[in-house]
Amino acid sequence: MSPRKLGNRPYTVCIEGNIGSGKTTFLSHFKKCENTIVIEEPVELWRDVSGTNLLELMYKDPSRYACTFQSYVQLTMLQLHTRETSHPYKVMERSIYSVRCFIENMKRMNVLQNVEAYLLEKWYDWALENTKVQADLIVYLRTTPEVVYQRMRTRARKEEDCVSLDYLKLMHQIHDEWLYDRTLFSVPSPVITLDADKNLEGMLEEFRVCADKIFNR
Ligand code: TTP
Ligand code: MG
Repeated sequence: MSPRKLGNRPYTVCIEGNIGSGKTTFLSHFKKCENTIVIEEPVELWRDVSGTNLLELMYKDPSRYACTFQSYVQLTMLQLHTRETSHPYKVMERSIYSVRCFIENMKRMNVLQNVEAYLLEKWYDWALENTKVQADLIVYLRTTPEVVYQRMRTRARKEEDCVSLDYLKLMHQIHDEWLYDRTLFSVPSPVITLDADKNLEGMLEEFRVCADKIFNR
């Protein structure tokens, strides 16, 4: 495997897709790869902000907590993007880029005040202009909302009890507008789109093909 570090920073792959699309599972396959740091999404941090479960509050009372939650998510994502590493490859679950999909969703659902969305987007623009956030490749785990709804119900993360099929349909549409139709926000890197409705075995095969491309095997 030829290390693909670019200057001082690692070649960075972001795994994107709807809630329940299998990002964490897909990511876990990279743990066996040499020269690679694997960075999971910090859901545990969002569940315990100085003893407060902000993820839960966001779902329970979105009008009150969506902006607070999203501002913390952006901070934690920024911290992961800028964390120093000597590994030539870095694979992340989501990115600061896809956090915008949630902000977009909250705007469309009228959960965020205009001024709250404006403020979050200002922070986002500032962070991108003034830090070394970068993606070299996005892997889009594209799914159908009905499939991810079933997966989400099966895994039963307690905060997500109230997440409806309609919510997942809207999130799917926003991810598609961004990464598939490419009409929503700018796309920061090349994208590999995978059919992530497949079962675990099918996704393992998808991973192998994808890893061969990433590592030039
Ligand atoms: P996801 O980031 O989609 O992660 P996941 O672990 O559910 O996905 P996968 O099964 O593919 O591994 O969402 C985690 C939870 O956090 C989910 O309830 C949605 C919520 N969330 C937001 O509300 N806003 C955000 O900006 C992000 C990143 C997540
Ligand atoms: Mg996950």
